[in-house]
Amino acid sequence: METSDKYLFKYRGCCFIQNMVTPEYIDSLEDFEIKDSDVFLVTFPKSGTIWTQNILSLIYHEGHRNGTEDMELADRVPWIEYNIQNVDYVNRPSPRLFSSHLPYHLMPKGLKNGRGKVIYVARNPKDVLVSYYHFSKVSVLLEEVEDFDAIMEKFLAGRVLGSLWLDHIEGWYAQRDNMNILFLTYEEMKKDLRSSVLKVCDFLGKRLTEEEIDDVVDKASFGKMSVDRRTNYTTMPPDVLDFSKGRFMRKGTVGDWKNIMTVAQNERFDSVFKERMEKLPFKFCWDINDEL
Ligand code: PPS
Repeated sequence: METSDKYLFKYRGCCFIQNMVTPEYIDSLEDFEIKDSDVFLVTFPKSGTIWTQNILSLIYHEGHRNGTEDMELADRVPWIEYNIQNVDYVNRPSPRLFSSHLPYHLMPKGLKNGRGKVIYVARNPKDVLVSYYHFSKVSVLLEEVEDFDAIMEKFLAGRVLGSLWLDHIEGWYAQRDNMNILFLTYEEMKKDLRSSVLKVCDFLGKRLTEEEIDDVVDKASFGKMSVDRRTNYTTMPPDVLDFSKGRFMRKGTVGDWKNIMTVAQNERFDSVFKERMEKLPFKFCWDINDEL
């Protein structure tokens, strides 16, 4: 273990939540056997994970679309690195859907060798930071940092869950030719959810009717997800999420960073991130009114 505090520990360059996973389990994932039908949703924390988990569940499960099944998303698209309930991941029925915040280098070898499919969802890092800042108040498992300057410095140094945003996205993007991977941005989903859902279906080889697509788009809207207990995390016990401090489904928009970051904080952020960000091929928009 490289470093550790009350909330996070760092192992092989990546920060994990204390007591939810062990270094031995992380190591074991490299040999987790991948099937061609496996689908991994990969995100840096606060980038649209629950949104895309919900979309995947809706695409794959008619019973979710038509409301006849009521399964928790954590059971439909569980976290590969946080198998707290000790579920038998190996023998899950195919196609197995998984979520992960892991950096590329800790992923199963089979995935790196081109088996399975990966959907990587990225979000502009200022909104990620602001979402993380608010979430750290709600999450009992994360350190609550009241001072935005202080949490921004942690974020810029990679001392947050998921580690350094730039390393995460660069690490995955560098492997784009070696694996089956679809990159999506939170911003494009926000601007045109239907097109994003169609892109995902196309990538996964799933043929849905127009009506079924309408259902997916409708049930994946921020408004519907905010009141759905499967997606708003309100079923979580108070020793995990403290809803007296805020909501998980908070604002769900693009550009909220402008409401909290000062000019000086924005300049400081850019001075650390801008150079590497300019080399990324992603089109993030920084305001809900900006064109993509
Ligand atoms: S986590 O804790 O890493 O799993 O969080 P994650 O799900 O990646 O990100 C949470 C943010 O995603 C927003 N969200 C949505 N935005 C728009 N539309 C929909 N349907 C949607 N679902 C979730 C959620 O509100 C969090 O962002 P913020 O900015 O905090 O509102």
